[in-house]
Amino acid sequence: EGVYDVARIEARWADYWTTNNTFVPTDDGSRPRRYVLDMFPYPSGDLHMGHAEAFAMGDVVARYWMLRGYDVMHPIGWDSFGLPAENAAIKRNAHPAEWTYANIETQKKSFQRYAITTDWSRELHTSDPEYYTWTQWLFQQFFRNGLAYRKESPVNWCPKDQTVLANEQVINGGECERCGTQVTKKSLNQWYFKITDYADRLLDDMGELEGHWPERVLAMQRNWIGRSTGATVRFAVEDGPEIPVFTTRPDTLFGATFMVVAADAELARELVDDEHAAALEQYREDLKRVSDIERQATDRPKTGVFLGRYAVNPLTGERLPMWASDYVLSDYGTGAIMAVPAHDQRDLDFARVMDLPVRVVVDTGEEDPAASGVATHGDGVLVNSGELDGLSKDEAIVRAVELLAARGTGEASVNYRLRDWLLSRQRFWGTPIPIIHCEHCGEVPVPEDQLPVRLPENLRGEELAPKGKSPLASATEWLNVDCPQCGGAAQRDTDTMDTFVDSSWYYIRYASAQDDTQAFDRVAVDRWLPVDQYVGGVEHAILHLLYSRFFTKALYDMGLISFTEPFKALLNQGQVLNGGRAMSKSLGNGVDLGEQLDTYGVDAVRLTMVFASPPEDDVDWADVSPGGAAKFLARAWRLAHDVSEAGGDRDAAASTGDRGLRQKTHRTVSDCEQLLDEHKFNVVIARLMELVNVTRKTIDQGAGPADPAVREATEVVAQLLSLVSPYTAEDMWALLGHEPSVARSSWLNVDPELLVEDTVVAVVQVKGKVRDRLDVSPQITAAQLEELALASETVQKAIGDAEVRKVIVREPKLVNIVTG
Ligand code: ANZ
Ligand code: ZN
Repeated sequence: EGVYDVARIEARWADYWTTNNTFVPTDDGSRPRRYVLDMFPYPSGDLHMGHAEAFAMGDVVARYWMLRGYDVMHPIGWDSFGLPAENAAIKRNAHPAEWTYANIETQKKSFQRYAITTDWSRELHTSDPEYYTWTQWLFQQFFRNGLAYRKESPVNWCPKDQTVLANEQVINGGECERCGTQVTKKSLNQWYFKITDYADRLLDDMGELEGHWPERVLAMQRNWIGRSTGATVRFAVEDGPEIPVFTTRPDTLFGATFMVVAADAELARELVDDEHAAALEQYREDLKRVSDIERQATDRPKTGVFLGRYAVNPLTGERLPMWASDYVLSDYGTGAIMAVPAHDQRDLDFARVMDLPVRVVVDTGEEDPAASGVATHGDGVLVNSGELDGLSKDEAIVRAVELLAARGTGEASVNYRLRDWLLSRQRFWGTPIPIIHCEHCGEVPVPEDQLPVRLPENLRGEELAPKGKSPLASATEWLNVDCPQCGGAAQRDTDTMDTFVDSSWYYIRYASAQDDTQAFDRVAVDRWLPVDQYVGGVEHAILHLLYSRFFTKALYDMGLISFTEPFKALLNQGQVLNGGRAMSKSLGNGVDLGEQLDTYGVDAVRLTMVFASPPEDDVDWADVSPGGAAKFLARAWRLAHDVSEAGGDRDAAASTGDRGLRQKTHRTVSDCEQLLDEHKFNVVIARLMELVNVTRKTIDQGAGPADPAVREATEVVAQLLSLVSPYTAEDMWALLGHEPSVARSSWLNVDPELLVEDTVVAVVQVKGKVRDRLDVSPQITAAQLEELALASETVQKAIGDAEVRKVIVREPKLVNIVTG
């Protein structure tokens, strides 16, 4: 007692909050609700500095809204399926659950110490059967609504390890990460979600998010969805099938001089004549060793195979030779293009290698592409284009589509870069796909009353490793079942779901996390959702956020929820660096969160995180001073201590207090309201530090700690401090004689009268005679006052031609100008 003792304070209040359910929303409708959510953690090891930053930011929002009188839900859970647990289990000959749940326990303790305002009764883990039952149930709803389907698709395959590899596991331009063998492609029957059905809505609804999500995230999503408008044009092929192509430039149709088909598409095989078939097969074989990213690289030398066949330009009747090449992708557009080398760089590069003609059809005034090797893209006048001649590019696009439509050989169309979501994983530690495959009945959903399909518990270590097929395929007892429809012998689906499926709906589950009769309780969901403020890293800018938006829209369409966007506002916190670099084992610049907390205390670490920079910016731990933060906390706490010792009259009318301090307090609160709404948390801390200093000065300059204005200021200090340093703030609140928690206290009602700035009159003398009177702020500096005085016209007149020898300033009330 009497001293600021971090250990004592931390121990006392951690208990208090748990015992009193301080952060459990009352959920009784007595107050308006707000839902604050941090992206849930993956349980690898203990919490690290990155968690400490992200959760500190989310907690400022949650605590501020609590203080403003909202009923706040701020839940937490764990994204606990995934590869690291599986790899650890394989290495230790254990089950992934052991590693996973041990880590969750460790992280949970750290979270509790870190004093996040969490309602622990809503805690969830995606790897619990209580959770994945409903992930499976939701999958079945998608399946029944035609939004989940299976198709053959190529996967990365290591022939030596006999295993499927994720894109990130293919390194050095095509080698297996584990053994260095050349990776090939293999065809597998896999599950997809039909996210492409939602491409337009995912784009268009972004309008609602504008201004509430970081512009950078919206741009990344737009780019990922990649909507292109143009036309589909159908080309007849001599002795072959009709070939549709997608083009964004139907205006250049007269400049098409050849056609290119994706070499790996079946279409190439259908089209090739006997003479060129062997060359095509060889080319396709080589292509298996090239990643999609390399294929699309603009500087990649162009290669290809002539197919021995010709297409016919629907507008001109011209014969166009057909080629197969890797620069055309089989899964974009129609997998075939009309090549316009004068106006498309990749087509031009190909034409130059294969010696094909280049015909300019849009005169842009630039050098001839055939000579320069540079395709022209700009606007200009159509030439060599029959009835399109003389039109501008935009006019010609419209006219060309009309001509195609009139002939029945094409129409306007839209194309997306977005692909359906491949959700099958040939891995163990994930949600099993709740489908049974029957020879007679096909894909049969596991009946709802038999959910969950549990993961088998008997597999250990190496048995969990994928060996050409999913590890679940070797659990024969689990695998073989009776068909729920015909009763015949059938088998379970052996794939598990991408963990992004788990995280696409967890924010809905929180509303009724303990309900074991349904995925979510509609009434509770309607009360709490959508999320008012989501907080997390920019690394999730695309997939997690896009998938969650897709899930929300699909569930809305199924009539299961009543909102179409899950996250009203998004805040991306920065990273914590050390010495200007991301922390990493190889650089040896890691900072251990636990050690920081032990050395400086939780409050000082949190304060440092928030004060270091605006939340979106990175924090460089080499540049900050948690020791300084600890000293500041002690200073703030001492205010409360001194006020409580002085025993001043708590109910004394605040108006009898020091007016200057009262003005400062009310101004601070009023400014901080706006700063908090704008997420300028670091500036709030700066204002709080000022208030502490001014309060101490006021005490020292004679008002003393019993002055009611000092008490008022100190209460505000405790409240603002509670947003970042809850232990110290709570202790201050108790010292000030309040109960219960500062988190449940009421926010200061700003008195507008105290926001009006007072002025004082400054007298300006020249050679001892009063020449002007100025209305100035009582806080004016000597330099400012001198400048004002010398700028006054009557003062300048009084000085005349004389030389100013000396200016004596006694701010804020007097300036004396001595001339010679
Ligand atoms: C003729 C043309 C002329 C084109 C011209 C462009 C410029 P975005 O904007 O990305 O949608 N294309 C179509 N399908 C393709 C595929 N599967 N693989 C590679 N390229 C493909 O690009 C659409 C343009 O990319 C299309 O318009 C097509 O080339 C090419 F002066 O058609 B264009
Ligand atoms: Zn059957």
